[in-house]
Amino acid sequence: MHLKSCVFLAPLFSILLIPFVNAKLSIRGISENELHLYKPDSNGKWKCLGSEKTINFEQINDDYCDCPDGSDEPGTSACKNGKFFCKNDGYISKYIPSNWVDDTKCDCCDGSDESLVKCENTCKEEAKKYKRSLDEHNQLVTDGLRIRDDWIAQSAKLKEETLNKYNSVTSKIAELEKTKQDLQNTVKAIKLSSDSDSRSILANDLEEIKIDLYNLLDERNEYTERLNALENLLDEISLMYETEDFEATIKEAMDSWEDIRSQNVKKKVTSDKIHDDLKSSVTHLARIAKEEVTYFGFLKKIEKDFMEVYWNVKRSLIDFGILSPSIPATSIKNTGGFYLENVQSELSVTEDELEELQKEQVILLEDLQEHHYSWDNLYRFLKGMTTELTVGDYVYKIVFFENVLQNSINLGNFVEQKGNTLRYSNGQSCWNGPDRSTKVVVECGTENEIVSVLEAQKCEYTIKMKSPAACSTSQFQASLLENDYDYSDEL
Ligand code: MAN
Repeated sequence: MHLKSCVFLAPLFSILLIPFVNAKLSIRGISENELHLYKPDSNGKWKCLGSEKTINFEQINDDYCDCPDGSDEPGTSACKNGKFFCKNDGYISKYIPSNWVDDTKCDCCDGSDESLVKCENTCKEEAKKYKRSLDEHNQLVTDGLRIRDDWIAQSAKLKEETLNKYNSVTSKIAELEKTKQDLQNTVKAIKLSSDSDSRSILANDLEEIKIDLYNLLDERNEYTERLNALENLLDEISLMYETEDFEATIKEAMDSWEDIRSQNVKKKVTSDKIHDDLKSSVTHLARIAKEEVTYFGFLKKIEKDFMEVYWNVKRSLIDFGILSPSIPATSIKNTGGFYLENVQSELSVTEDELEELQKEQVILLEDLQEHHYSWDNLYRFLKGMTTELTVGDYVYKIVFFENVLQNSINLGNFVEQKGNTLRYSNGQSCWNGPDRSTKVVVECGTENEIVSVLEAQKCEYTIKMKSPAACSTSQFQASLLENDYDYSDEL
């Protein structure tokens, strides 16, 4: 062919090609990505997308529904089950049911679904709204997560406190068990020592004191005799005073006095020795009474007899001027006599304290070992936290991990937490119905807040609430806008 004729034919070719290229480039209601599915075969036929039915390619969008799946009429409202693609440039592309096409209602923000009425292109506005709500949502998740992290930290602190308490209770228990063992051993020793050496030590001491006291009494008698002799002597002298024999009487009295005096010297030595012996015996006795006898609980057993003897001895020693009345002999009674009793009462106090601590230890251990579902790391902080909402005559109150109340009616006790749903059951029984139960659905929020209460079935409640507890990083949403315009200046 001549070049000239080619130049002549060129416009004709382009006229013939245009409809075909256009058909390829755009079919109403079809996205560019799906255009490849809309191609005629070599015979100009086309197979429906969801069935084996074949139609002529020209039957696509001819306003008559040929394919059972509606795939031949994406750009008309002829099929009930077709879908129309809104490109929505600047916003988010979407599909609408194809029977909304040309119904005079603008469903796509770019207005592409309507050819009979003019639709404003609102895609930019929609994108702005979308971006604003997306930012608000992501900000809410950020804020909620920050609070949640704080709650987690506080829960960890509470757990650490429980752990420290458990450790301190455990070591206190170990200490008390040792104390208890020691006290039990002491009690045993005290009970076994009834006839121990202490008794004989004390008995020996008492025997010595007895001998010394008898000696002292003898000495006292001798002093009395000597005093009587002296008194007699003086009486005789006074009787003979005016008589002739006075001189002879004096002489006789002086002789008698010589006798008495010689005895006196001997007695004085004895008395000093007895005095010293008694003093050291009493000191020894006091020491035993305080340190040894008290330890073995001996005084407790012989208390009655001993104390009587003791007081008699002490009184005599004071009477004789050997013991000073200021020596605190009562210290024996105050510190020693009741030693066994003291140890036993100390043991019982220790046992009581131990029992209390062991109970506390079990509770603390249970608490530490308990697994609190997927909110384990929040549990300690959340437990017992309440949220209320008044709806009509009722105040609904959720107590995390405990129960739900409707005024004073129990709507269920906490049973389980799965994901962001808490279940409470076995609440107050319902007249002609089941025991009350409640499902609490929690969504991310910056504070605990009941959003709605629904009693869909009698006595079965669904409460929606917001809480930072339900926030998670997976809730962040990425923008679906192809070009994530920054509209912040315009907002
Ligand atoms: C109370 C409330 C209601 C419930 C009825 C059932 O009025 O607990 O929510 O439906 O009892 O008798």
